[in-house]
Amino acid sequence: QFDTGMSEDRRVIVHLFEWPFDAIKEECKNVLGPQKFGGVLVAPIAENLLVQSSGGVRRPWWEIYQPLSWNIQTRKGNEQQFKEMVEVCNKNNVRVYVDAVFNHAVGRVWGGDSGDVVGVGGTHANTKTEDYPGLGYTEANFHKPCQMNFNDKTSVRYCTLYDLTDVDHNQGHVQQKIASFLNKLIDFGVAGFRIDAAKHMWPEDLRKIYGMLKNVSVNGVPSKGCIWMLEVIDDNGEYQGDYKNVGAEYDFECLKPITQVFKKGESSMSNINNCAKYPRYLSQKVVALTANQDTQRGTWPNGFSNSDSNGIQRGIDAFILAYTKEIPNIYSGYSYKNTNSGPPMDDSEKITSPLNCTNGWTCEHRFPPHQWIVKFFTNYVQDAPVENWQSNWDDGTELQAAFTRGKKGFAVFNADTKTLKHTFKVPLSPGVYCDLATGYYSPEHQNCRGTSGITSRKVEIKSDGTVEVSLPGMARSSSVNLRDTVAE
Ligand code: LM2
Ligand code: CA
Repeated sequence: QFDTGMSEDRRVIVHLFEWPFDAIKEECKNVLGPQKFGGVLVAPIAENLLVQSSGGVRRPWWEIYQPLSWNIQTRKGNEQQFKEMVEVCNKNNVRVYVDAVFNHAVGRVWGGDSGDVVGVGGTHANTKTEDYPGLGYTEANFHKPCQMNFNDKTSVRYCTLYDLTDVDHNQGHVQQKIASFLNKLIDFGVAGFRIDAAKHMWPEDLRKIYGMLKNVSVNGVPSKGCIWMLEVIDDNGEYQGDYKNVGAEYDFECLKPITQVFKKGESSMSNINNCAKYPRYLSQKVVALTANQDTQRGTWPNGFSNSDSNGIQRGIDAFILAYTKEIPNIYSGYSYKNTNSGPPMDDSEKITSPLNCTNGWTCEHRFPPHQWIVKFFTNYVQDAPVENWQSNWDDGTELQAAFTRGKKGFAVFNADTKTLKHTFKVPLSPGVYCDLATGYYSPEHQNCRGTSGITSRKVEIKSDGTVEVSLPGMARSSSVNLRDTVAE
């Protein structure tokens, strides 16, 4: 359940939310592969309900969470394009993970009086009689509709999320249908899945389905099993342990204190340090997500109105990338006027190409310092422990922190509005280092220069191990300072 299948020198996942398959294919070749990303998470790929408009918004993004057939057919592309994408990504050492939606099917409200609904590929279903021929489900394969009570686990798993028709995973027929869809993707070379709404399904049913999956083999190399990233939002800790041995924990907990520090300037850096004692309770493996389509729009826990309009998300991403020992999962989306807005599209409702990062595509994963910190993390500090944690030092504040990754890297974060000026003592060997938040070390040129002529700040660690740091305050925007270990 825990094998990401990534090549050894890679670990970072990027969620390219609603990127079309053809564009992801190019991104794997030109950016993700060379930049050492380990994997890409793709938004749901199964044919979904066609929502012409809702509340005045054309083609809202969330139609993808209402499946009605197993055909690979969405606005992102078709099966052939998907297959090609997986092949090219794998060739470039980037694994593909798919957001899998199988807790439910299209919601009841969409069928109106007749119950008839149609998907983006032309497949019909009837939400009234609960006939979903494209999924192979009839009324007998669903739970009876009921109002979900979030304080009762049985209700959370049995009842209806929004008004989405809830699937009964205890049935062999249902397990078979889901497993054969996932196995088809595994045959294409997919290395894992995000399990949407995992908390709303019984762990033993999920375990059974997992047991029916084939072994993943990428580029002819077998891995121990595909990774399941379980979306279990566990605010009060009552799901602790339930999903152990079912999959990897998709971590939301640390987003709360991190958001408080970076976005609100409240709380303190030591709360982040405390929340991040990996691994925690759900499983041995933790995927540390920095944001997703829900946190970006919702009030919990990030509530960003737009994609990194102010750099705060950048600070959060950088912190998790610099700090985590687990699998960082960053999010790359698009800006929007309405929280329902779908991805940038043209007049024929085709998704526009994100490759130039125009039209509203925000391409967070291509921003500095993202690229450089991914390198910092993957190339240098991946397995080095977080040490020498400091926050709230004499002339500092609770919104400033510094730590080292073993003797390999040193990171300083300033989430305060005040400038940080401090002399640290670090166990790194003396020398001149490159500040990876402003550029990166280029082995070819033996200097702190990145591509496009960006020169990073140089930082000196003196012979007594001290280093003087000056970092401007945030105006609630990011100011991150990272250094790698490669002295000039
Ligand atoms: C998830 N994880 O467990 C996704 O991360 C989240 O984005 C999904 O909700 C949710 N579970 C279901 O897969 C989104 C979106 C909802 C939207 C649903 C279904 O946040 O707003 O609900 O997808 O498309 C929409 C309407 C809602 C309506 C519902 C069902 O917004 O008003 O409820 O469809 O008809 C009556
Ligand atoms: Ca359920």
